Amino acid sequence: MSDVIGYERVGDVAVLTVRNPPVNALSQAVRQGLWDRMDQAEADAGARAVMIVGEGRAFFAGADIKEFGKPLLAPFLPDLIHRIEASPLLVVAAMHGVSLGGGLEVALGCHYRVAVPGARVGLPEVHLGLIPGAGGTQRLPRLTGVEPALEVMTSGRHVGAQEALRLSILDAVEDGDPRTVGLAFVDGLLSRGAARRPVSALPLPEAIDWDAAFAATLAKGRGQISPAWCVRAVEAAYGGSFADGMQAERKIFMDLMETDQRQGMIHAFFSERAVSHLPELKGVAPRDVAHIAVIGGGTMGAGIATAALLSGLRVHLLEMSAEAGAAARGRIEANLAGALKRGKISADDHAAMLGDALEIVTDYAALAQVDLVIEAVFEDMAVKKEVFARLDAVCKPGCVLASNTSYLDIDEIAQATSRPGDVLGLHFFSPAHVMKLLEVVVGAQSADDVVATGFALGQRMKKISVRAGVCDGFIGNRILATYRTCADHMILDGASPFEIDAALEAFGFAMGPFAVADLAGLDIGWAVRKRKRAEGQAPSRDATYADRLCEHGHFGQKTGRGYYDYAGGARTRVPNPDVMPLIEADRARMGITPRDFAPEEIVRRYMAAMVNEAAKVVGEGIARRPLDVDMVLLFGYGFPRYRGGPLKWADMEGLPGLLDDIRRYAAEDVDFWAPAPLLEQLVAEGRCFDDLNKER
Ligand code: 3H9
Repeated sequence: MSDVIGYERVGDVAVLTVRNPPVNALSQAVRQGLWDRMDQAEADAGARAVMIVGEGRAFFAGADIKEFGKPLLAPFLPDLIHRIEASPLLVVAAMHGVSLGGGLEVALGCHYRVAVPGARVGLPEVHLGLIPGAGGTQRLPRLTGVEPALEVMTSGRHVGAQEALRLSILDAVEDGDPRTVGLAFVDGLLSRGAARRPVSALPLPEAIDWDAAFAATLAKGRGQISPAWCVRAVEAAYGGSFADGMQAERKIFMDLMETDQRQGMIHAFFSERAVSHLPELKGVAPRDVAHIAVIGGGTMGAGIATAALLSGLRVHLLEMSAEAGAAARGRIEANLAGALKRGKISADDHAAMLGDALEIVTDYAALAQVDLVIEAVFEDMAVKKEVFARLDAVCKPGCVLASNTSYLDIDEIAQATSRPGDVLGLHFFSPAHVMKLLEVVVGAQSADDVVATGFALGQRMKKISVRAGVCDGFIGNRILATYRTCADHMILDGASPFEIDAALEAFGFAMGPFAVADLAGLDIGWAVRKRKRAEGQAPSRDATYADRLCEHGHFGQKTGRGYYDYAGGARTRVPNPDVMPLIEADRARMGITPRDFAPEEIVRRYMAAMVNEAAKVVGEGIARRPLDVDMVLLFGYGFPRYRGGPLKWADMEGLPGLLDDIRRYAAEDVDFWAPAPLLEQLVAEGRCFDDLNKER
């Protein structure tokens, strides 16, 4: 028998120890091993009870996600759990670390559950586009009641041991080593003659209004369907026998397994882990970073300083004057107050972060001993170069010098120093202490250990760090510029900003591009347009409606008006009635006869522009792999996670059809819609973007 499940008898208890590192996923070998060891325990004349315990980091992290999408391998998890529950022996789960998905379902198949205080349980299948598929929807409500069970399943959140005890998911929580705690608990059960207690035999709790719960969960899912299907699966428990309920759950689970949403979400799960695995950094040790400096304490600098403090770093923040420094401290205080209020940090942490850990300075000389600097000053090459020259003069050898620029040339900035190998871009997204994305921009001369330090810092700050090459806008802002231009063209040709936002929000974006512009501030784009026009780089179809809005002082949410009117608050936006007349004036000036755009065409064009530019970004090596682009869009630009990212979406849509559309659009504007050579190549070779993820 394999060693994946160890067998040992301690007194009259058969101990089944799961050994499938790193997280004890329930692979075929684990399922078979558990099955065989249950047989062994039942054949063992000295065994009166079975205890299942995990070795390493977890009880079980759930079904082995790598097996999904492939042919099913027996024994199937629901059958195994049924077999465990039906055992004549008393079966106990001794839990530590995480018990997630199928892992919690195994525990629910045991007759009792004991856990150590640090244990966490959950049914996170919705985050993979699925529902619990091994009895979770049938057993959990019998322990907790319907509403708590649905809340746990539809949120997919991790539930701490004490809360799980209160919810009756656990029978006991005891401190100590899980094996010792488990054995003591089993001894207690045996000595008081406790009976087996199959959860499937417990009575069903009171039913709820299923249709109302389904509709409410569907609406909350913003296009994601699996949470709502949890409701239907629980409802099925009320339609017949336990076996009927299990069958209904299985059918929903298998149907969801066939969906694009399942594919998209599993792509996201593996990609967010793969994104920081870079072959060139294998074995490269990052430099030690304990103390950093942030140059500039505006919204971005203060956000970066906050993220650094929250990750336990010491921070020197440099501002131009004592007044500017005080304002920066105020911003950081406000950010940290939010973290305290949300329970992310304790009052002691809060005091320490604003006490010894943070120092506001005005003199570069104070930065002599820091390990890493992040510059977050005004986006102007001359200003940046001056900052880097000053840093070069004072910082100790080996200090990493990073710029938070969102589009300027890192190589040119590096040339302002005598140590270009120590320079890289660390492009945070605003608000930097909240947004998960970090682009690690690698310059021509950035040393490998400097890049590794950027990734290590990102990991410490719990960011999704993506390697990007140098170009205007790097990965995210370069692609954004293209799909925004596509939206602007659609407006001139007849769509309204409100139709575009509505179509893209229905597609699953958190916000449409014009609502995003209002949030970011319309003055930012205005400044860029003015600069580009002054540099002779005005776009071919240079509309002025957005400038007119700004000239009237309408900068978006911060002034209460932009594309939308926010008089009723940020959540209750209504279209600003001034916008359409300004757009119509542009159309008239340019001699355009507007036409209608259906929501499907809006989405198709917008996505085609996004995918085409993304393919150029990958083809030019600015992003190493398609999955890097997908993660940038997911974590920095509100792309719906259940679609996996633009290039995963493109694969699922079919690249040949998308290329045909791009070629058709090119008849209107040959420059804007020039097909990406990589897209043409993939179509010619009958391959897809995901093939490149596996190769690189
Ligand atoms: C399910 O159970 C369906 C059932 O209801 C019905 C079935 C019929 N499988 O995240 P980490 C890998 S659906 C395979 O870096 P952490 C992960 O890819 C499942 N592999 O560590 C990574 O590999 P690598 C429901 C898995 O400490 C390595 O383990 N369960 C699985 O930050 C370490 O992971 C879930 O959705 C898996 N299930 O977090 C749980 N889990 O090193 C998903 C992890 O090669 N997992 N790996 O990159 C998690 O939430 C986190 O991984 C966990 C650990 C909290 C466990």
